[in-house]
Amino acid sequence: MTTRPTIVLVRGDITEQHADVLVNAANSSLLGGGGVDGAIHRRGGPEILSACRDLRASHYGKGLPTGQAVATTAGRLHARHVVHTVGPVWSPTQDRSALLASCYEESLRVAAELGARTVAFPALSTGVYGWPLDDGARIAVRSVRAAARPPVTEVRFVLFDEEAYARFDEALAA
Ligand code: AR6
Repeated sequence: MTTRPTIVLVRGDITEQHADVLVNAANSSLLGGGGVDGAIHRRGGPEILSACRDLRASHYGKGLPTGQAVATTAGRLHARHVVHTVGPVWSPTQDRSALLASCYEESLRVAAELGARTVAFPALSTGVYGWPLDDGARIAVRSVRAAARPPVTEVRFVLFDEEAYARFDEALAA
């Protein structure tokens, strides 16, 4: 049986983390935005945007679809790669949780393909995209728990504030 990765919770800014892969809460343009995306491009430097532009000019002419993931350089960040994924926008009328789960699963798949051992995630979709934190945390923990992706041994959720940390802590305990 393949060992499942250890899940670790950290309170902080994902751009200050050291890990093989940092996951970006991107949008499908891959060309930057606010929140995690803005911080990653700001601190990671122009190399990341340049790699994203190359992706738009090649495989992802129409952008990266929601629920998928793609890797670039991590520029000046303390990581080997950034994996960009596009979370779904929260909808009160439509269940998009499979797409949110797919973001975690696909990001881990791409990270494992790159040989990553440590992967840091933000709480995807729970900022600008409006997903309720408690549900976002449950989906995140469930998706990662279900995925055994060697050589990934550690999945770290990097939570920006006390509230997000508390919701992930509850989801982990459940
Ligand atoms: N480190 C860790 N977590 C953070 C950081 C940070 N530096 N900054 C914010 N958060 P968001 P989304 C938390 O909005 O909801 C962008 O414009 C934040 O408190 O970054 O997936 C993209 O270009 C929240 O809990 O991502 C897209 O258009 C979580 O990270 C759109 O936002 C995610 O917030 C994506 O929206």
